[in-house]
Amino acid sequence: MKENDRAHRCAVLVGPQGSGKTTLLSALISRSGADAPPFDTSPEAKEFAMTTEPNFARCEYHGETWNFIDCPGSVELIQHSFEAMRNADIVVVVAEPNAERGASLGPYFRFLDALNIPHVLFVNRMGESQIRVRDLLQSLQSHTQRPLVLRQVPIRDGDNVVGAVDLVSERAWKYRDGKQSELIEIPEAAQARKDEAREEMLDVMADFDEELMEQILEDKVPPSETIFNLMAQELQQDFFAPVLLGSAAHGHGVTRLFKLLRHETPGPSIAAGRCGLKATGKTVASIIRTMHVPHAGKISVARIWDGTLKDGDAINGGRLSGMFAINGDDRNKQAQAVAGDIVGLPRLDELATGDVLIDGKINSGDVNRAAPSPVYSLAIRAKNDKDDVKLSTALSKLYDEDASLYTERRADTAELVLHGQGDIHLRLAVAKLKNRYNVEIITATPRPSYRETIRKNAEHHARHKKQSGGHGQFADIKIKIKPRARGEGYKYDEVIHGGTVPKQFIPAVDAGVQEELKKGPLGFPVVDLAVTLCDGLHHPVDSNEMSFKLAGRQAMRDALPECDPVLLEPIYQTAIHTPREYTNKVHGVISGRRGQILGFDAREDWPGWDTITAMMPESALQDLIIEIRSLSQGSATFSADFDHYQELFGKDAEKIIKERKAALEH
Ligand SMILES: Nc1nc2c(ncn2[C@@H]2O[C@H](COP(=O)(O)OP(=O)(O)OP(=O)(O)O)[C@@H](O)[C@H]2O)c(=O)[nH]1
Ligand SMILES: [Mg+2]
Repeated sequence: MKENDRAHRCAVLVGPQGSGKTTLLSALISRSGADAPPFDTSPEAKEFAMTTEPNFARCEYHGETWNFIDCPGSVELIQHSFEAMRNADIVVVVAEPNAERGASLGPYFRFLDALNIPHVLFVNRMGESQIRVRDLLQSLQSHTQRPLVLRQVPIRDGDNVVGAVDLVSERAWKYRDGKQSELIEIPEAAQARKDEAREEMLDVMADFDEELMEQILEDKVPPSETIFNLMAQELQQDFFAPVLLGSAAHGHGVTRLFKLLRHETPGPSIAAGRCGLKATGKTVASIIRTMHVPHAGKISVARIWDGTLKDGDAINGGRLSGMFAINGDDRNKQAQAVAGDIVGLPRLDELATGDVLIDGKINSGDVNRAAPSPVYSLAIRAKNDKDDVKLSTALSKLYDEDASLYTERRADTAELVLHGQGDIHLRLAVAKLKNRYNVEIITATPRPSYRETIRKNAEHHARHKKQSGGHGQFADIKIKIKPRARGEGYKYDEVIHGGTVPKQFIPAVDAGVQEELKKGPLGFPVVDLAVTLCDGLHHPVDSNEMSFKLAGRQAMRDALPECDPVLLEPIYQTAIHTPREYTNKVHGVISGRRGQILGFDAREDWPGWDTITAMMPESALQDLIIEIRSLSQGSATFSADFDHYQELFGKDAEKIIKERKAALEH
């Protein structure tokens, strides 16, 4: 990985939903002189009116190659941003000029800060904004550890932003729609603000550079060239994040951004190092994304870190055939790819996202795939039973594309449950199943794993007898049933004296009892009880295992309703994470959902955030994410682990039992 190879680089665009990332990508491509291809062309992107999968694009700018990845902004699709950012040489965080929405930038900033990824903040939609940029930054600053440093100040004309002064070159630019800005004299009105902001910028840079610090103290300001170089060095080390202003839709501030990318973005060796890859003189690439494209099949998107990957190269015994550059939906064959490039590798079945290719050998890895824990679930089934096999193949392809989506077959509720990051995320998956794999899906709210137990002892006598010619069936048993404490489970023993129930039939009674416990009088699995076989009778010829098993079942079926059965609901220990300003509201939500607050504390390593722990019924977690997101600018989240079962009485219990009965009769 050659330190100075900056010819092929990758910039990743992230930011909250609708902040203008895709528009900015198109503007960047157009500014390079190329025609921007259409993006967001999938049926789902159209249906949901948003970016639903990363857009890849490639262009040449001043003789250098730029690979762009434009990520979806929906917080429910943030896994795509995490996977892309890790592999970026620079990340452009696209924000709106809205101080209230700062919290929605938090997840990106935190990721970038934690991994030391060079990044720049692009404040979009500046044209219509009257916000004071310094107020905006002050508010956004609380969401990142890196100093946000203005690199430009706006030039205003009345309520409109019509240009910007660059603080390094001290040149003023007047915006022109869709074109490169026009160089103008710095307007008188912007002078003072420019001087002040430039001083602030140099002060931050001097914090990381003694020489500059000394020069500033001696009132000697270095030439622009030196500042440019220093800025590039400091950005590469992620000491601070420069802030640019613009308007993607009008092409304002786009050249300035592109120039910053060009001059200040490090070569791919920095990102390669972050991914744990060292220079070895071999051809090294990692798989940064997997796509399953109708008609084209599986595409592994690779970033080359070192060496040259050639079409026709051997890969794990197979052969790379048909490598291409990705530009929106266009796939242009490419004979070879060099360090920094992003290319599509078609139909290599063994490859998975996170894998590293070293001289054609696959080293599997999963660094990219650590997904956030699920916060929303749907029970799904194919509308047409015949589609079951198609559905499971399709689901595994969806998972290849998106590690934050996964399915679980729940034995106790007999449901196939799709887990993910929210309602949109899962509806999108369902739409993909229909559009791409032709599987229509019926969805339902998953059933919580209810149980039931008993509160009263009982003794019961049961006899199973069938004597209709030939060998008959005979078993006679007496059992005692006792409640046990929560979590103690089921226990079976016997106190048979004198062989009234012969030894070999004792386990058969247990088996019968357990079978009956699968569905108790309320319709749910029965837990936490002890059954003792106390006495019985047998017949020397007609008794057999089956008879004793059936007697066991019958004894339980008759006895359990008399044992005062009670519904048990699953309770989860839940940690809700929220920016502190919403902590009170979150408390209200927990109480409103029958939750029991255990306490709250500052969230570990998250300045300005709280974590509230509570015991919550499983049923209350189902749409919790929707409510806490809507009160917290989309930023609050939670994780939950099963803790215990708890008795549930009254109307809530009656409703559940009634629904269960109806479902069983159905
Ligand atoms: N007025 C104005 N509108 C803009 C600007 N940039 C983008 N838009 C509009 O905002 C809407 C959303 O823009 P997108 O570029 O799709 O936003 P995005 O960030 O890619 O959205 P997601 O990928 O879904 O998160 C579109 O209608 C754009 O035309 C801007 O600078 N000014
Ligand atoms: Mg977009």
